[in-house]
This record gives sequence, C-alpha cells and structure tokens, in this order.
Amino acid sequence: MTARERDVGTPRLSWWHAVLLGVLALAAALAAGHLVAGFISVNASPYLAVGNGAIDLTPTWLKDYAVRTFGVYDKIVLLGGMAVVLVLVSALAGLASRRRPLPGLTVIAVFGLVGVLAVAVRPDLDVVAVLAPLASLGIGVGVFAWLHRLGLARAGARDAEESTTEPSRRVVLLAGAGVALGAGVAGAGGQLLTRTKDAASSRAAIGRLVPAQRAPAIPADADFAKLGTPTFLTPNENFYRVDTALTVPQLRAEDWSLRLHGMVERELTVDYADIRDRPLVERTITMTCVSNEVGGEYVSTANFIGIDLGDLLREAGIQRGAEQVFSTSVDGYTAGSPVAAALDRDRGAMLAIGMNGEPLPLEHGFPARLVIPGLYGYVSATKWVTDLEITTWDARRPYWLERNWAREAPIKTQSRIDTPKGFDSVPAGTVRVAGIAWAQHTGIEKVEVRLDKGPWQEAELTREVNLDTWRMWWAELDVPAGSHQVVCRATDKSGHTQTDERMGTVPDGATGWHVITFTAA
Ligand SMILES: Nc1nc2c(c(=O)[nH]1)N[C@H]1C(S)=C(S)[C@@H](COP(=O)(O)O)O[C@H]1N2
Ligand SMILES: [Mo]
Repeated sequence: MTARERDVGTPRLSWWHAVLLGVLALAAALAAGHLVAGFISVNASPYLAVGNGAIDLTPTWLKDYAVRTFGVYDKIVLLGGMAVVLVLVSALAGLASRRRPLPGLTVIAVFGLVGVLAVAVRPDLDVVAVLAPLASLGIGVGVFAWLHRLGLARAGARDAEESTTEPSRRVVLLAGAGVALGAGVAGAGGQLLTRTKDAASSRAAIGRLVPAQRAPAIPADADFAKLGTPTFLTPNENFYRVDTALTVPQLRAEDWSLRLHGMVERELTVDYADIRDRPLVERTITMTCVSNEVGGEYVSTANFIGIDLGDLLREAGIQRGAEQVFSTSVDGYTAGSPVAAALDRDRGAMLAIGMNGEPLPLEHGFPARLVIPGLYGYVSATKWVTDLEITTWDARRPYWLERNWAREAPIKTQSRIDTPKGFDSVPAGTVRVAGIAWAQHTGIEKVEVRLDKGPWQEAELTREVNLDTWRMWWAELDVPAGSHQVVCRATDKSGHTQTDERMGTVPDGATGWHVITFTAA
C-alpha cells in the first residue's frame, strides 16, 4: 500500500488551517525565545542571534552591496527579509503537514537548532543563553504538535458526523487564538524586560564627564555651517555609525572591565571606576570610515574624553617585538592596530569613555572604546572594547582582515562638496561652493575648486583646530546659465594632492575627486 492509498479516507486539515498552524507555531516559538532572552540578554533572542550570525557569514561583496543599496537601513532590510522567509517557510511546513505533523515538526525543529547554534557561538553570551533558543524549540514543536492534533481530531469529527468526544470547532478556534495572544504577550514581555536590563540606566547614572585636561575651545570660525558645511563638532546623535552589531551590545559600566595581556611585562585589568578616577584628557578628533565613498557621510568629529592609550600600554610594559594591539569587543568583533601608533605620544591614541561631555552613547561603544587619530575606524576604534592583546601581526587576524581589507589603513586625504547639492538649481552669477576636507594627522594645506574644465581656484579655509580634525572651506565661482560640474580637491601638509583616479573603498579607502552636477538659471 502506498502512502497515498493509505491516506485516502484519513482526515486532513483544510489548507488555511494548515498555513495558520505553521505561522502560529513560528510566532509562539519566537515569542517564547524573546521572553526568555529578556531575563538573560536581548542578544540571546534567537531571531536577533540568527540575524547577527548572518551578518558575520555574509560574504564581503554582498555586505558592500547591502550597505550601498540600503545604507543605514541594511539591518532593517535583513530582519524584514528574515521575517518574510520564516513566515513563508512555516506556512509551507504547515501545508506539508495536512495529514501528518512530521514535516512541520521537522522544519520547526531545524529552525530551533539554527537558533541554538547562533546563540551558542556568540562570544558575549554565557551558556545559559541557549535557554532562549531552547525555549523556542520546545514551544514551537509543542504548539505545532498540539494544534495539529486538535485540528486533525476536529477534521476527523467533521468527516464522521458529529461526535461528542471530538473538539468542537469553537475549541479549535479558541486554541489558535490563545496561542496568538500568548505569543503577543510573551513577545511584548521579552521586549519590556530587555529594556529594563539594558545599559541605558547604567549610563544615565554616570552623569556628565568633566576632563581634568580640556581640549582647547573650538573657535567660532572653525566651520562654515551657515554655508551648508557640518558644524565643527558633530552632535552625538548625528555622529556617523558603522558596526557589525544588529542590536547594540548592552554592557553596564559596573560589569565592564578591560584586560590587557599578551606581550606585556605585567598583565593589567582595569574597570570603569579605575578609568574614571584617573585624570581624564579630552581630544578633538575627526573619525572616518574606510567604507566612506567619495562624497560620503561616514566622517564626524567629537571631543573624546578618556585616558591616553599609550600611557596604559606603558603601564603594562610592552615587550620588544610587539606589533599589534589586537582589540576585542564584547560582541566578538576584533581589530588590529599598530603598537607604534598606540604608543606614539604625538598621535594621542585614546581609551575613550566619553564623547562631547557625555559618557559614550551606547551605539558608539559604551562603556569604553578605542580612538586612534589618523587611522580608519576598522583598525583603530573598537567599540565596547573588553580585551587588548599585545601581539604580532602573524599571531592574530582581526575581523576585517579576514574579509579582504588592508592591515595598514591610514586615512586618505579627502574633500567633499556640501553645497550646492547634486542637481540643485541655483541663480546664475556668483555661486558659493562650500564643503569639508580632511587629512587626519597630516593636516590640510589647501582646497581647490574647479568649474567644468576651467582653472583651479583656491578656496578659503576655516581656522585649523588641530591636525587630527577636518577643515571646512568655501569659494565663490562665476557661473553662467546652464548645466555645470564643480569639483574639489585637497592638498595636505605633506604636499600630497588628492588624485583624480577613482578607486573603490576596498581594500584601504576610496580615492577620487568629488563632483557635483548642478544647473544655473
Ligand atoms: N565593536 C565594534 N567596534 C567597531 C566596529 C564594529 O563593527 N564593532 N566598527 C568599526 C568601524 S568600521 C568604524 S568606522 C568605527 C565607527 O565608529 P562609530 O560608529 O562610533 O562612528 O567603529 C569601529 N569599531
Ligand atoms: Mo569603518
């Protein structure tokens, strides 16, 4: 007897009941996991853990494509895409289980195991964290089996006249509604719990940070914000953000410590109070991301507050032959910075705990991060940093080096036009062009602009704040009616002028001139 023949006459679920069954079991599973994660860490929530895992496994070309296409929404797109796939597969799993529950149970169990795996490999979570995806697995399988049994029994009763022992239609509907309601309540509960357990209240309790040694005041003529450039200091909420974290790591200052080990004379472990009680320094630094395209937004400036990183390393005593400061974040992200740059007194590398007077915002690395002026962020600015290993280049391979980015990554001299914007229409005649330029740790010497194929014309620069920060510029051009292109290029204090050769961001930062097309009427 074939399976098909055997199935003839046995009860089966209606197709819509089967679809609903799959989706309800999925919802119950995810909600249960989220609720349990609420007691442990939001990062134990299976849905988010799988998303984070997916980010780490994504090949570089796809990641670059996602960032280019979706910008800051890339992670929302990922979560949304996962939701669509999960719902579709669960619905199909339900449909495949109209007679027997095994196909659906298998799919739910596989989902659960993927969740367990994603949580188990996270370095920032304890073993107990797998309780969250295990809860998902158990609830998902249990709900699927239970609703399936009820539904089949009901279908059987419908086929074989009414019988008093089988569940009524009403009972089946109530069971489904109960599962939906329970999932909603559990999911919301998990959300509330993670909110109260997060690091925000720890940060709020710290208050403003007052450095013993303040950065020189920013002069009023340090920007041309009135002409459309950014303000000299970037407000924390506007500071660009780039990281691999799907959800911001939640680390309380009370729980944070930093271990310094490897090729050192004495291992050190410092906690938040240790750092806070030291005389804090404040330094004005412009950070840039290597993924910044020509004309891009991944550049910002802040007054960072913290201690000198070189001082901390000297306290531990760096052994001869050390090359790399291998830093690890609480979420497992790693970066490698040159020991020489970290020790260089003149460069002023920092272990920072504050930004523009406040403790670091959670997204920017609370409780502590590295900031090394002049190097792209991925080799110098580890956020949520908890471990510094002094080592050699050969001994340890940081995250982005495994993904084709360069080991040495000094920030390239660049400039950007902020006004006019691309495809603006402006009155013909005198047109004011303004923008920014940066060459951290070298300094900007001049910026030039050119209309169409005309002569280069030197722009007016703002007062220099220090060599590690951007400078704003403006120029006036005589523009006849018509469509035009304006280009800018910067020359740094080493005498290097930006090349017009266009190179992409991989492996060590984009080159080329920023070009704006606009119309004068
Ligand atoms: N833990 C962690 N730190 C990180 C990253 C990250 O993905 N994880 N990204 C780095 C990169 S590529 C940059 S450009 C800077 C950006 O810092 P910001 O988000 O505060 O601007 O952080 C660096 N530090
Ligand atoms: Mo970056």
